[in-house]
Amino acid sequence: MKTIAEIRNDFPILNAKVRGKELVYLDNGATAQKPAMVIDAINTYYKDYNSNIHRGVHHLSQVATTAYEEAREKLRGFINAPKLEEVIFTEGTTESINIVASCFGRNSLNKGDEVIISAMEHHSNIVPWQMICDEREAVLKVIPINNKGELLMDEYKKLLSDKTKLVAVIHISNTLGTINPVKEIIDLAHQNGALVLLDGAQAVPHVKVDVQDLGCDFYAFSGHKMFGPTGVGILYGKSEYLNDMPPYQGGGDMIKEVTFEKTTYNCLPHKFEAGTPNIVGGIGLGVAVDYMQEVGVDLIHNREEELLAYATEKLIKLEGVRIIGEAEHKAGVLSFVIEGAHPFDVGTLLDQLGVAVRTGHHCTQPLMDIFKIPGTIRASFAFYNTKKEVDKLISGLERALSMLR
Ligand code: C6P
Repeated sequence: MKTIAEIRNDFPILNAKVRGKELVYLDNGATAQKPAMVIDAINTYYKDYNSNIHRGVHHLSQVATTAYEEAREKLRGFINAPKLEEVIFTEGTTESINIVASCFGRNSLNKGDEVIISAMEHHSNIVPWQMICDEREAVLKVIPINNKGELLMDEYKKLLSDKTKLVAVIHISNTLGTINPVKEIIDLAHQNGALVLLDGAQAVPHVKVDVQDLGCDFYAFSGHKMFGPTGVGILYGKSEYLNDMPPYQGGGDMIKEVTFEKTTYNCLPHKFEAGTPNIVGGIGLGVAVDYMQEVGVDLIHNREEELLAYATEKLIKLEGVRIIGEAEHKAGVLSFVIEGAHPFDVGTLLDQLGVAVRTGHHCTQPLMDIFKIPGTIRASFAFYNTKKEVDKLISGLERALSMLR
Protein backbone atom coordinates (compact mmCIF):
# COMPACT_ATOMS: atom_id res chain seq x y z
CA MET A 1 0.00 0.00 0.00
CA LYS A 2 1.36 3.43 -0.96
CA THR A 3 1.91 5.99 1.80
CA ILE A 4 0.45 9.48 1.46
CA ALA A 5 3.98 10.86 0.92
CA GLU A 6 4.53 8.39 -1.95
CA ILE A 7 1.13 9.24 -3.43
CA ARG A 8 1.80 12.98 -3.31
CA ASN A 9 5.18 12.42 -4.89
CA ASP A 10 3.44 10.81 -7.86
CA PHE A 11 1.76 14.15 -8.72
CA PRO A 12 4.37 16.74 -9.79
CA ILE A 13 1.93 19.68 -9.57
CA LEU A 14 1.33 19.12 -5.86
CA ASN A 15 4.75 20.66 -5.19
CA ALA A 16 3.80 23.83 -7.05
CA LYS A 17 3.57 27.26 -5.46
CA VAL A 18 0.63 29.51 -6.18
CA ARG A 19 0.99 33.22 -5.41
CA GLY A 20 4.08 32.32 -3.41
CA LYS A 21 2.15 29.83 -1.25
CA GLU A 22 2.11 26.04 -1.30
CA LEU A 23 -0.73 24.88 -3.54
CA VAL A 24 -3.72 23.40 -1.70
CA TYR A 25 -5.74 21.88 -4.51
CA LEU A 26 -9.35 21.26 -3.45
CA ASP A 27 -11.04 21.55 -6.84
CA ASN A 28 -10.87 17.89 -7.81
CA GLY A 29 -14.55 17.83 -8.79
CA ALA A 30 -13.77 20.22 -11.63
CA THR A 31 -10.71 18.29 -12.75
CA ALA A 32 -8.23 16.08 -10.93
CA GLN A 33 -4.45 16.34 -11.08
CA LYS A 34 -2.38 13.93 -13.18
CA PRO A 35 0.26 11.50 -11.92
CA ALA A 36 3.68 11.46 -13.59
CA MET A 37 2.81 8.08 -15.13
CA VAL A 38 0.02 9.68 -17.19
CA ILE A 39 2.10 12.72 -18.13
CA ASP A 40 4.97 10.44 -19.22
CA ALA A 41 2.65 8.27 -21.32
CA ILE A 42 1.40 11.36 -23.16
CA ASN A 43 4.96 12.51 -23.75
CA THR A 44 6.06 9.08 -24.94
CA TYR A 45 3.22 8.85 -27.44
CA TYR A 46 4.19 12.12 -29.12
CA LYS A 47 7.93 11.46 -28.84
CA ASP A 48 8.02 7.83 -29.94
CA TYR A 49 4.96 6.67 -31.83
CA ASN A 50 2.62 9.53 -32.80
CA SER A 51 0.49 8.14 -35.61
CA ASN A 52 -3.14 7.76 -36.64
CA ILE A 53 -4.97 4.57 -35.66
CA HIS A 54 -7.12 1.92 -37.39
CA ARG A 55 -5.81 3.16 -40.74
CA GLY A 56 -2.18 2.45 -41.42
CA VAL A 57 -0.26 -0.68 -42.33
CA HIS A 58 2.92 1.02 -41.20
CA HIS A 59 4.65 0.23 -37.94
CA LEU A 60 3.87 3.40 -35.96
CA SER A 61 0.19 3.21 -36.81
CA GLN A 62 0.09 -0.36 -35.60
CA VAL A 63 1.86 0.51 -32.34
CA ALA A 64 -0.56 3.41 -31.73
CA THR A 65 -3.60 1.25 -32.60
CA THR A 66 -2.48 -1.48 -30.21
CA ALA A 67 -1.89 1.03 -27.39
CA TYR A 68 -5.30 2.65 -27.95
CA GLU A 69 -7.15 -0.67 -28.04
CA GLU A 70 -5.25 -1.90 -24.98
CA ALA A 71 -6.47 1.22 -23.18
CA ARG A 72 -10.05 0.36 -24.14
CA GLU A 73 -9.55 -3.10 -22.64
CA LYS A 74 -8.20 -1.56 -19.39
CA LEU A 75 -11.31 0.62 -19.16
CA ARG A 76 -13.55 -2.35 -19.86
CA GLY A 77 -11.95 -4.25 -17.00
CA PHE A 78 -12.07 -1.23 -14.70
CA ILE A 79 -15.86 -0.88 -14.93
CA ASN A 80 -16.38 -4.61 -15.52
CA ALA A 81 -18.22 -4.16 -18.83
CA PRO A 82 -19.02 -7.58 -20.28
CA LYS A 83 -17.86 -6.77 -23.84
CA LEU A 84 -15.10 -4.61 -25.28
CA GLU A 85 -17.44 -3.33 -28.02
CA GLU A 86 -19.61 -1.77 -25.29
CA VAL A 87 -16.85 0.67 -24.29
CA ILE A 88 -16.97 3.74 -26.53
CA PHE A 89 -14.35 6.46 -26.39
CA THR A 90 -15.93 9.94 -26.32
CA GLU A 91 -14.82 13.48 -25.46
CA GLY A 92 -16.12 13.06 -21.92
CA THR A 93 -19.30 12.77 -19.88
CA THR A 94 -21.02 15.58 -21.77
CA GLU A 95 -20.55 13.93 -25.13
CA SER A 96 -21.43 10.48 -23.74
CA ILE A 97 -24.79 11.76 -22.49
CA ASN A 98 -25.43 13.68 -25.71
CA ILE A 99 -24.86 10.51 -27.73
CA VAL A 100 -27.51 8.63 -25.77
CA ALA A 101 -29.97 11.55 -25.73
CA SER A 102 -29.58 12.14 -29.43
CA CYS A 103 -29.34 8.56 -30.76
CA PHE A 104 -31.60 6.72 -28.31
CA GLY A 105 -33.97 9.69 -28.35
CA ARG A 106 -34.29 9.86 -32.14
CA ASN A 107 -34.97 6.14 -32.27
CA SER A 108 -37.10 5.48 -29.22
CA LEU A 109 -38.85 8.64 -28.00
CA ASN A 110 -42.26 9.46 -29.41
CA LYS A 111 -44.95 12.01 -28.62
CA GLY A 112 -46.06 11.70 -25.00
CA ASP A 113 -43.20 9.41 -23.92
CA GLU A 114 -41.42 10.40 -20.74
CA VAL A 115 -37.82 10.78 -19.59
CA ILE A 116 -37.03 11.10 -15.89
CA ILE A 117 -34.06 13.02 -14.51
CA SER A 118 -33.44 14.33 -10.98
CA ALA A 119 -33.34 17.75 -9.36
CA MET A 120 -29.60 17.44 -8.68
CA GLU A 121 -28.44 16.87 -12.27
CA HIS A 122 -25.50 18.65 -13.84
CA HIS A 123 -26.52 20.78 -16.86
CA SER A 124 -25.03 18.11 -19.11
CA ASN A 125 -27.70 15.66 -17.92
CA ILE A 126 -30.52 18.21 -18.23
CA VAL A 127 -30.05 20.18 -21.43
CA PRO A 128 -29.55 17.23 -23.86
CA TRP A 129 -32.81 15.73 -22.55
CA GLN A 130 -34.66 19.03 -22.89
CA MET A 131 -33.42 19.32 -26.46
CA ILE A 132 -34.43 15.80 -27.51
CA CYS A 133 -37.75 15.90 -25.61
CA ASP A 134 -38.59 19.15 -27.42
CA GLU A 135 -37.73 17.60 -30.76
CA ARG A 136 -39.65 14.37 -30.14
CA GLU A 137 -42.57 15.96 -28.21
CA ALA A 138 -41.67 13.84 -25.19
CA VAL A 139 -42.06 14.99 -21.57
CA LEU A 140 -39.24 15.55 -19.08
CA LYS A 141 -40.01 14.73 -15.44
CA VAL A 142 -37.86 15.56 -12.43
CA ILE A 143 -37.38 13.56 -9.21
CA PRO A 144 -37.48 16.06 -6.30
CA ILE A 145 -35.06 16.10 -3.35
CA ASN A 146 -35.32 16.78 0.37
CA ASN A 147 -33.46 19.59 2.13
CA LYS A 148 -30.53 17.28 2.92
CA GLY A 149 -30.02 16.77 -0.81
CA GLU A 150 -31.39 13.23 -1.06
CA LEU A 151 -33.71 11.96 -3.78
CA LEU A 152 -37.32 11.44 -2.71
CA MET A 153 -37.65 7.81 -3.74
CA ASP A 154 -41.42 7.67 -3.13
CA GLU A 155 -41.85 10.55 -5.56
CA TYR A 156 -39.64 8.72 -8.05
CA LYS A 157 -41.87 5.64 -7.81
CA LYS A 158 -44.90 7.85 -8.52
CA LEU A 159 -43.25 9.31 -11.64
CA LEU A 160 -42.55 5.90 -13.17
CA SER A 161 -45.20 4.62 -15.58
CA ASP A 162 -45.48 2.73 -18.84
CA LYS A 163 -44.79 6.08 -20.55
CA THR A 164 -41.29 6.21 -19.02
CA LYS A 165 -38.73 5.29 -21.65
CA LEU A 166 -35.53 6.32 -19.90
CA VAL A 167 -34.29 7.40 -16.47
CA ALA A 168 -31.09 9.50 -16.47
CA VAL A 169 -29.61 10.25 -13.04
CA ILE A 170 -26.37 11.34 -11.49
CA HIS A 171 -24.51 8.61 -9.57
CA ILE A 172 -22.73 11.05 -7.22
CA SER A 173 -23.71 14.73 -7.15
CA ASN A 174 -20.90 17.15 -8.04
CA THR A 175 -22.51 19.90 -5.96
CA LEU A 176 -23.96 18.05 -2.96
CA GLY A 177 -21.77 14.97 -2.79
CA THR A 178 -24.87 12.78 -2.46
CA ILE A 179 -24.30 9.14 -3.40
CA ASN A 180 -27.61 8.16 -4.95
CA PRO A 181 -29.26 4.74 -4.43
CA VAL A 182 -28.66 3.89 -8.06
CA LYS A 183 -29.24 0.15 -7.79
CA GLU A 184 -32.73 0.73 -6.46
CA ILE A 185 -33.34 3.40 -9.12
CA ILE A 186 -32.29 0.94 -11.83
CA ASP A 187 -34.36 -1.96 -10.48
CA LEU A 188 -37.50 0.18 -10.28
CA ALA A 189 -36.97 1.57 -13.79
CA HIS A 190 -36.42 -1.91 -15.23
CA GLN A 191 -39.56 -3.21 -13.52
CA ASN A 192 -41.36 -0.49 -15.50
CA GLY A 193 -39.63 -1.37 -18.78
CA ALA A 194 -37.50 1.81 -18.84
CA LEU A 195 -33.75 2.00 -19.51
CA VAL A 196 -31.30 3.77 -17.20
CA LEU A 197 -28.35 6.04 -17.90
CA LEU A 198 -26.06 6.97 -15.02
CA ASP A 199 -23.89 10.09 -15.06
CA GLY A 200 -20.80 8.69 -13.38
CA ALA A 201 -18.52 11.73 -13.78
CA GLN A 202 -18.07 12.07 -10.01
CA ALA A 203 -18.33 8.38 -9.18
CA VAL A 204 -15.66 6.60 -11.22
CA PRO A 205 -12.80 8.63 -9.69
CA HIS A 206 -13.94 7.89 -6.14
CA VAL A 207 -15.84 4.61 -5.73
CA LYS A 208 -15.76 1.14 -7.27
CA VAL A 209 -18.05 1.09 -10.29
CA ASP A 210 -19.16 -2.27 -11.70
CA VAL A 211 -21.67 -1.79 -14.49
CA GLN A 212 -22.78 -5.43 -14.39
CA ASP A 213 -23.42 -5.30 -10.67
CA LEU A 214 -25.31 -2.01 -11.07
CA GLY A 215 -27.26 -3.34 -14.05
CA CYS A 216 -27.38 0.09 -15.75
CA ASP A 217 -27.97 0.29 -19.50
CA PHE A 218 -25.65 3.27 -20.10
CA TYR A 219 -22.87 4.75 -17.96
CA ALA A 220 -21.06 8.02 -18.78
CA PHE A 221 -17.81 9.38 -17.34
CA SER A 222 -14.82 11.68 -18.03
CA GLY A 223 -11.11 10.90 -18.08
CA HIS A 224 -9.91 14.20 -16.63
CA LYS A 225 -11.73 13.73 -13.32
CA MET A 226 -10.09 10.33 -12.82
CA PHE A 227 -6.49 11.53 -13.09
CA GLY A 228 -6.38 11.13 -16.88
CA PRO A 229 -6.15 13.68 -19.69
CA THR A 230 -8.84 16.18 -20.69
CA GLY A 231 -10.96 15.71 -23.80
CA VAL A 232 -11.53 11.99 -23.40
CA GLY A 233 -14.15 9.91 -21.65
CA ILE A 234 -16.28 6.82 -21.94
CA LEU A 235 -19.79 5.83 -22.80
CA TYR A 236 -20.58 2.30 -21.68
CA GLY A 237 -23.77 0.91 -23.18
CA LYS A 238 -25.34 -2.53 -23.46
CA SER A 239 -24.66 -3.71 -26.99
CA GLU A 240 -28.29 -4.66 -27.60
CA TYR A 241 -29.24 -0.97 -27.25
CA LEU A 242 -26.15 0.52 -28.89
CA ASN A 243 -26.66 -1.73 -31.91
CA ASP A 244 -30.23 -0.45 -32.28
CA MET A 245 -29.24 3.21 -32.08
CA PRO A 246 -28.32 5.22 -35.20
CA PRO A 247 -24.78 6.67 -35.31
CA TYR A 248 -24.11 10.01 -33.64
CA GLN A 249 -21.84 11.56 -36.28
CA GLY A 250 -20.90 10.56 -39.81
CA GLY A 251 -17.31 10.40 -41.01
CA GLY A 252 -14.22 8.23 -41.18
CA ASP A 253 -13.91 5.01 -39.17
CA MET A 254 -17.65 4.72 -38.40
CA ILE A 255 -18.43 3.25 -41.84
CA LYS A 256 -18.26 -0.21 -43.38
CA GLU A 257 -18.88 0.82 -46.98
CA VAL A 258 -19.67 4.16 -48.61
CA THR A 259 -21.11 4.84 -52.05
CA PHE A 260 -22.86 8.03 -53.15
CA GLU A 261 -26.13 6.14 -52.92
CA LYS A 262 -25.77 4.42 -49.58
CA THR A 263 -23.53 3.96 -46.54
CA THR A 264 -23.38 0.97 -44.23
CA TYR A 265 -22.02 1.46 -40.73
CA ASN A 266 -19.13 -0.09 -38.88
CA CYS A 267 -19.70 -2.44 -35.96
CA LEU A 268 -19.48 -1.36 -32.31
CA PRO A 269 -17.70 0.50 -30.84
CA HIS A 270 -16.49 2.20 -34.04
CA LYS A 271 -20.01 3.12 -35.17
CA PHE A 272 -19.96 5.83 -32.49
CA GLU A 273 -16.35 6.92 -32.99
CA ALA A 274 -16.34 8.99 -36.20
CA GLY A 275 -13.11 10.72 -37.23
CA THR A 276 -9.63 10.66 -35.73
CA PRO A 277 -10.20 10.25 -32.00
CA ASN A 278 -8.24 11.69 -29.09
CA ILE A 279 -5.63 8.95 -29.44
CA VAL A 280 -3.20 10.19 -26.81
CA GLY A 281 -6.13 10.92 -24.50
CA GLY A 282 -7.34 7.34 -24.72
CA ILE A 283 -3.86 5.96 -24.11
CA GLY A 284 -3.34 8.37 -21.19
CA LEU A 285 -6.69 7.37 -19.72
CA GLY A 286 -5.65 3.73 -19.83
CA VAL A 287 -2.56 4.65 -17.80
CA ALA A 288 -4.74 6.58 -15.34
CA VAL A 289 -6.67 3.34 -14.81
CA ASP A 290 -3.36 1.53 -14.18
CA TYR A 291 -2.52 4.18 -11.61
CA MET A 292 -5.87 4.00 -9.81
CA GLN A 293 -5.57 0.23 -9.65
CA GLU A 294 -2.04 0.48 -8.32
CA VAL A 295 -3.23 2.78 -5.52
CA GLY A 296 -6.45 0.82 -5.00
CA VAL A 297 -9.98 2.20 -5.31
CA ASP A 298 -10.78 1.14 -1.74
CA LEU A 299 -7.87 3.17 -0.40
CA ILE A 300 -8.99 6.14 -2.50
CA HIS A 301 -12.54 5.91 -1.15
CA ASN A 302 -11.48 5.44 2.48
CA ARG A 303 -9.05 8.36 2.45
CA GLU A 304 -11.64 10.67 0.94
CA GLU A 305 -14.27 9.61 3.47
CA GLU A 306 -11.84 10.40 6.27
CA LEU A 307 -11.04 13.82 4.79
CA LEU A 308 -14.73 14.64 4.36
CA ALA A 309 -15.53 13.76 7.98
CA TYR A 310 -12.57 15.78 9.26
CA ALA A 311 -13.36 18.82 7.09
CA THR A 312 -17.09 18.74 7.93
CA GLU A 313 -16.40 18.64 11.65
CA LYS A 314 -14.08 21.65 11.41
CA LEU A 315 -16.25 23.62 9.02
CA ILE A 316 -19.45 23.51 11.06
CA LYS A 317 -17.60 25.21 13.92
CA LEU A 318 -17.27 28.38 11.82
CA GLU A 319 -19.95 30.93 12.56
CA GLY A 320 -22.68 31.38 9.95
CA VAL A 321 -21.74 28.34 7.83
CA ARG A 322 -24.50 26.36 6.15
CA ILE A 323 -23.55 23.12 4.45
CA ILE A 324 -25.44 22.47 1.22
CA GLY A 325 -25.75 18.70 0.89
CA GLU A 326 -26.05 16.68 4.08
CA ALA A 327 -27.04 13.32 2.67
CA GLU A 328 -26.46 10.24 4.77
CA HIS A 329 -24.39 8.71 1.95
CA LYS A 330 -21.91 11.29 0.79
CA ALA A 331 -18.68 11.41 -1.23
CA GLY A 332 -15.80 13.86 -0.70
CA VAL A 333 -17.59 17.04 -1.75
CA LEU A 334 -18.15 19.84 0.73
CA SER A 335 -20.39 22.65 -0.53
CA PHE A 336 -21.32 25.50 1.75
CA VAL A 337 -22.42 29.10 2.04
CA ILE A 338 -21.43 31.57 4.73
CA GLU A 339 -23.68 34.28 6.07
CA GLY A 340 -22.47 37.73 5.09
CA ALA A 341 -19.90 36.53 2.55
CA HIS A 342 -20.43 36.02 -1.18
CA PRO A 343 -18.95 32.70 -2.41
CA PHE A 344 -17.01 34.49 -5.15
CA ASP A 345 -15.30 36.81 -2.66
CA VAL A 346 -14.43 33.91 -0.35
CA GLY A 347 -12.99 31.93 -3.29
CA THR A 348 -10.91 34.90 -4.41
CA LEU A 349 -9.47 35.45 -0.92
CA LEU A 350 -8.71 31.73 -0.53
CA ASP A 351 -6.86 31.84 -3.84
CA GLN A 352 -4.56 34.53 -2.42
CA LEU A 353 -3.54 31.91 0.16
CA GLY A 354 -2.90 29.22 -2.46
CA VAL A 355 -6.15 27.38 -1.70
CA ALA A 356 -8.03 26.36 -4.86
CA VAL A 357 -11.78 25.78 -4.43
CA ARG A 358 -14.64 26.23 -6.86
CA THR A 359 -17.36 28.81 -6.32
CA GLY A 360 -20.62 29.36 -8.16
CA HIS A 361 -23.48 27.17 -9.33
CA HIS A 362 -21.28 24.24 -10.43
CA CYS A 363 -23.37 23.78 -13.59
CA THR A 364 -26.39 22.94 -11.43
CA GLN A 365 -28.46 26.13 -11.62
CA PRO A 366 -31.83 24.43 -10.95
CA LEU A 367 -30.35 22.99 -7.76
CA MET A 368 -29.24 26.46 -6.65
CA ASP A 369 -32.81 27.67 -7.26
CA ILE A 370 -34.15 24.89 -5.02
CA PHE A 371 -31.81 25.92 -2.20
CA LYS A 372 -32.52 29.61 -2.99
CA ILE A 373 -28.83 30.50 -3.18
CA PRO A 374 -26.74 32.05 -5.99
CA GLY A 375 -23.94 29.55 -5.55
CA THR A 376 -21.74 27.74 -3.04
CA ILE A 377 -18.11 27.46 -2.08
CA ARG A 378 -17.10 23.89 -2.90
CA ALA A 379 -14.10 21.98 -1.63
CA SER A 380 -13.84 18.65 -3.45
CA PHE A 381 -11.28 16.18 -2.19
CA ALA A 382 -9.02 13.61 -3.79
CA PHE A 383 -7.06 10.85 -2.07
CA TYR A 384 -3.84 12.91 -2.33
CA ASN A 385 -5.24 15.67 -0.12
CA THR A 386 -4.28 15.80 3.54
CA LYS A 387 -5.75 16.90 6.87
CA LYS A 388 -3.07 19.62 6.94
CA GLU A 389 -4.55 20.97 3.72
CA VAL A 390 -8.02 20.91 5.28
CA ASP A 391 -6.59 22.93 8.18
CA LYS A 392 -5.28 25.48 5.68
CA LEU A 393 -8.73 25.71 4.11
CA ILE A 394 -10.30 26.36 7.51
CA SER A 395 -7.73 28.94 8.60
CA GLY A 396 -8.06 30.56 5.16
CA LEU A 397 -11.82 30.76 5.63
CA GLU A 398 -11.36 32.33 9.07
CA ARG A 399 -9.06 34.94 7.57
CA ALA A 400 -11.40 35.60 4.65
CA LEU A 401 -14.35 36.03 6.99
CA SER A 402 -12.50 38.46 9.24
CA MET A 403 -11.91 40.60 6.17
CA LEU A 404 -15.38 40.29 4.63
CA ARG A 405 -17.56 40.77 7.68
N1 C6P B 1 -18.43 18.87 -13.40
C1 C6P B 1 -17.58 20.39 -11.72
O1 C6P B 1 -16.82 21.29 -11.33
P1 C6P B 1 -17.33 17.02 -18.65
O2 C6P B 1 -17.23 18.51 -18.67
O3 C6P B 1 -18.04 16.49 -19.87
O4 C6P B 1 -16.03 16.34 -18.37
O5 C6P B 1 -18.23 16.65 -17.37
C2 C6P B 1 -19.49 17.21 -17.20
C3 C6P B 1 -20.08 16.75 -15.92
C4 C6P B 1 -21.16 15.89 -15.94
N2 C6P B 1 -21.67 15.39 -14.83
C5 C6P B 1 -21.18 15.69 -13.62
C6 C6P B 1 -21.76 15.05 -12.41
C7 C6P B 1 -20.10 16.56 -13.52
O6 C6P B 1 -19.61 16.84 -12.31
C8 C6P B 1 -19.55 17.13 -14.68
C9 C6P B 1 -18.45 18.13 -14.60
C10 C6P B 1 -17.40 19.84 -13.12
O7 C6P B 1 -18.46 19.95 -11.00
C11 C6P B 1 -17.29 20.91 -14.13
S1 C6P B 1 -18.81 21.78 -14.36
